[in-house]
Amino acid sequence: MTTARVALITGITGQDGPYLARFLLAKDYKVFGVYRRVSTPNFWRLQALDIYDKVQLVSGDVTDMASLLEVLSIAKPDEVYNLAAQSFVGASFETPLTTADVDAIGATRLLEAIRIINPRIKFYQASSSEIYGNMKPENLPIDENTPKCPVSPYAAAKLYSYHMARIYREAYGMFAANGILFNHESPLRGLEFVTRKVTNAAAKIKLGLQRELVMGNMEARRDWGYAPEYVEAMWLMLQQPEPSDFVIATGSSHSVREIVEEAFRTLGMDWRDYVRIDPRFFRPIDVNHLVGDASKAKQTLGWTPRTDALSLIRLMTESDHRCWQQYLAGQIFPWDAPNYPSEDRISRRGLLA
Ligand code: NDP
Ligand code: GDR
Repeated sequence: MTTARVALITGITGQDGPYLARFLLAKDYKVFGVYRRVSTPNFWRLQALDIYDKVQLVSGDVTDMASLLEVLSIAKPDEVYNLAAQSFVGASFETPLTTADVDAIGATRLLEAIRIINPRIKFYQASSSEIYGNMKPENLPIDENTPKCPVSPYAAAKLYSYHMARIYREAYGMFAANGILFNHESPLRGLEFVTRKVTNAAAKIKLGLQRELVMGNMEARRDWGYAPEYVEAMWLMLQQPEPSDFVIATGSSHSVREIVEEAFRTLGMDWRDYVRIDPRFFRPIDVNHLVGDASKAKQTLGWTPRTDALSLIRLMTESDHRCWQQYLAGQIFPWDAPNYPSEDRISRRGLLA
């Protein structure tokens, strides 16, 4: 009898953690998920994917070395996926120290814990296209060899952890791989991120629950893909004979403006009737254009994206619209709607009053 492989995922309550867990469970892995012990647990995404009772939840924090040593001792994983992060670029300008502690030193703590407990554990580091910063147009699309020049505290922290994974690989022979993922989205995306902010707002405006959408830099361009496809690449990276770093992207970019246009068009509206620009949503420095070249992933991992950005926006808009319709029909209530974070629950509680 073969024993099931064991995976440990940090960031299990975020967007990617539950999709990765579901993918690994379907491959018969035993999956441990690390969550932060907080007063209001944040398990709605695990519940939305119907895997809450299938994942072994263990509490831990990447800023707390003792907790990392403990979760590794409990789970005894074959593979560790480090998805934990303060992942919002805009917020990293307001919390540069916390962001560094979680995103840079947090990954290093986990690498150290693995080196101490069992250096044969394979390690995936959630790296990001943000590490490249602002590119000259002639340097696009970006691949693994493009020079990196971060322009936010988040990106600088992610570049540090990228290098630490590489250093542990070279210094100690550990299997550490960086997935340099470009933006990937889904109906489980946090409401702060631009795609979900837009699709959720379009749905609410359509149903008369919101009047306008206030936006920042509409000219920024990103390479947006679909999260469930991107987690497959994470797993593939850890199944290779040798550890390496891979860009994961669709190869096409769109502006924020095009995303807004598509979300409103999906529901038969003209975005220009509802969108206002406010400097509050501009960042001190923004990345203007990111688009990736995932040829190495295609050749080595056999990975290719299947969903383009505009189809993704339609899928997300329809999902948000369905959810708010159910809410209005009294089929779901603000406090137990599975897929809305607490800020939104509070604002909708007001609506009922
Ligand atoms: P989310 O922001 O949705 O999730 C982040 C997760 O990290 C949450 O589960 C959060 O827990 C957890 N976390 C935060 N701080 C700590 C901590 N101190 N200790 C333990 N856990 C912590 O991110 P995504 O799922 O979108 O992304 C996953 C990873 O991939 C992140 O590292 C992100 O930076 C990176 N990435 C994401 C991309 C994307 O487009 N989505 C692209 C490239 C990289 P809690 O719920 O308690 O806050
Ligand atoms: P990003 O994603 O910074 O690329 O990081 P986000 O969706 O926050 O922003 C994308 C672009 O849209 C512009 N923008 C706005 N952004 C937000 N959030 N809100 C707005 O109102 C708004 N208006 C315009 C932004 O300025 C930016 O140019 C995401 C995160 O998931 C990171 O963790 C990850 O590493 C990278 O993707 C790849």
